Amino acid sequence: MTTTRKLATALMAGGIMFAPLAAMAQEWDLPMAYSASNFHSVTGVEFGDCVTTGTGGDITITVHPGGSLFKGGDIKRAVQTGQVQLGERLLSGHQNENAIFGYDSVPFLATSFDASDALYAAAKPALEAALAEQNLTLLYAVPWPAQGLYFRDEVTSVADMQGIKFRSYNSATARLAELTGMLPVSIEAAEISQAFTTGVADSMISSAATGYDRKVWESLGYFYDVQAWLPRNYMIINSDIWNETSEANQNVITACANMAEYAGTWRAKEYTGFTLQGLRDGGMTVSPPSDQMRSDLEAIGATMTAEWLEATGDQGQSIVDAFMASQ
Ligand code: PCA
Repeated sequence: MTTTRKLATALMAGGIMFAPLAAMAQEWDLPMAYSASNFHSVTGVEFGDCVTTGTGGDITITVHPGGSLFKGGDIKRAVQTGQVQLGERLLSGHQNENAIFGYDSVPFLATSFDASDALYAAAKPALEAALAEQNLTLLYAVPWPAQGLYFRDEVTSVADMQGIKFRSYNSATARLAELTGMLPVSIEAAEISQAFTTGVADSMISSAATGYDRKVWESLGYFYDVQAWLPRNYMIINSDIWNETSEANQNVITACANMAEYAGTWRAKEYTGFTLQGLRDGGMTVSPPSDQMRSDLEAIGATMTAEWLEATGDQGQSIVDAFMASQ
């Protein structure tokens, strides 16, 4: 029973008059995994404020960035089980539950913001169905900038990567490590700086944005702008909570979500150039991969694409077909 219902039941038992349920103010907690200054968090705070204002205070949203309420890996479960009402999560981190969640981390399938939007549009029905099976409703999604490879020392081919300790953030990144002969270790973004300083990891694949946020130039020297894929963060709400929300407030939330998706995507684009320059200013060498590294990685990408299609079957194939047809 929700707190609101418990309260309503208690009031009724006491024969006390009370305001209609829809008018009762609700406080919602919104956990996010990345640092408060990261553009996803800024967008999430704006979304929360929009809902608070737009519902006239019926729903007040408090954002908890930086993994302070739940760590990234725990946010989805917390929303599913109703420990919190809503939250933001990198869904590709849950590809082991449903391979569809990994659609945005297939190497070299969609490598630009426009292509990423088209792929998201193609995948959205299947993604929403997968989320619905887990009692989750999708509100909005915002891409990260394209993923590139970070190393402590210079690397010019996959052969140079053998045995390097590699920070992974989902099963696609762990698989990439395996296929390149590196040693994957799963580390949340909030713990990256420490992992590099202490030598727990010496490389990773991520956006310039995350390297910039975590000041990785203090430990690492090279960023290769491989543009492998653009994963997304997804704002999800517990479906019971969503269904109990009045239609008027649902409309406000949807409008705020649409604005957040637009503003967040715009910020991701702006942040790309800014953070690439930030890595340079921090002293890192930022360059495209060598021809050898690119062709080595493309071969690995082909293997990973085949594996994802194998895991998702007809559903995955129809996402890829719809995406290709749109290009
Ligand atoms: N940053 C996140 C996921 C993708 C990205 O660019 C991270 O490294 O955890």
